[in-house]
Amino acid sequence: MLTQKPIAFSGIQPSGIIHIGNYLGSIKNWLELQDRYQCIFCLVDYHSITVRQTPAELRKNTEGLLKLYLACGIDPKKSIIFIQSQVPAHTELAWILNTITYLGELKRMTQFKDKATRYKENVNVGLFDYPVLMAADILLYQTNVVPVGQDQLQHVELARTLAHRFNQLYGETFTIPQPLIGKGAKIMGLDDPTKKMSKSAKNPGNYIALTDDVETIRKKIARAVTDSGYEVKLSPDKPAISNLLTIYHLLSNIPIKDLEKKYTDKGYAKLKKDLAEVIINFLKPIQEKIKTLDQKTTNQILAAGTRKAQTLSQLTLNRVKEKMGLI
Ligand code: ATP
Ligand code: LTN
Repeated sequence: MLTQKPIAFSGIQPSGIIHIGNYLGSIKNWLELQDRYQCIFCLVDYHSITVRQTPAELRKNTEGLLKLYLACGIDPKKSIIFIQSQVPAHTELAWILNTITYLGELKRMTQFKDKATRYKENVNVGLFDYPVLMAADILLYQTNVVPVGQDQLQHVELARTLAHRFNQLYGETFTIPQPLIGKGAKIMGLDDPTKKMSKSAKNPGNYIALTDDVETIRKKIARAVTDSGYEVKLSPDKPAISNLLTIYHLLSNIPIKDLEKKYTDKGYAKLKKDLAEVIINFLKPIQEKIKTLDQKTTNQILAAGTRKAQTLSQLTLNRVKEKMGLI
């Protein structure tokens, strides 16, 4: 079933509607890999329930995310697409990897520390164990590369550590995966440029969702926080404007230097007005494609993806169990 191509594996949580940060940090890079790699793209719903989800919303967001993968250009003829909770090998391997993961390794994870502060009322064991499930996702498919945004680097490092450790303890079993960090590595929140844009942010003004309509986009960009002064320049002391310039550059391919020149005397308002139009034009074909996708098609794509993922992951899981003496 698989070609000789190296394997790329990645996933996104259906914890909300994905935003331009997810697109630029992640999906955009996935598209470029589809010909050179056997790509496996997962909807990691078990990860998303580490933060409380409303069941109806989770269902809607999972279906919506699948459509967005397809509308953005993930091609089911080339890539395997599936939902994590439909392939039990993920949680099985996660349990096994738990037994070779140290508490100290998980306590160091910045995403855990950040989410434990944000969701004080629900610091559950799953949130703590999140990186081990992610390592299982990656290692089950003998993955060579993991295309993700900068924020996930620490988690991919843990997957590498666990693969090495398992191989040393029980003999060669796992391929050691490499992270692949894209150019749009970290897009910051529109309401707070010191924190990353996040689909589970409480304030929808934090992000531009890929499904936002024209008026919402104009409003959100108009309200985006700016820096003091008026100069349009990429600079560490101008985090808000630098973020807007970066988004503009990545969506239009116009070099930052040219954008700085274009807006020197025009100020923030004009930059924002034009940026909103750039985003609207970029999202238009994606939103139109979504409308053409019906439930029957998406169900068929999922069924085929699940079958392939089940076969592949079972091969690794069987090997792991055998090596450990599990009957
Ligand atoms: P949540 O807020 O629910 O944690 P999220 O918006 O951070 O979600 P994830 O599902 O965790 O999104 O991430 C999906 C992919 O998008 C990952 O590869 C991640 O690195 C990337 N990503 C997430 N946020 C950003 C961002 N602000 N800029 C660039 N890439 C991002
Ligand atoms: N933790 C990731 C989502 C994720 C993932 C993965 C990414 C879960 N499993 C495996 C790459 C490979 C996130 O929050 N973006």
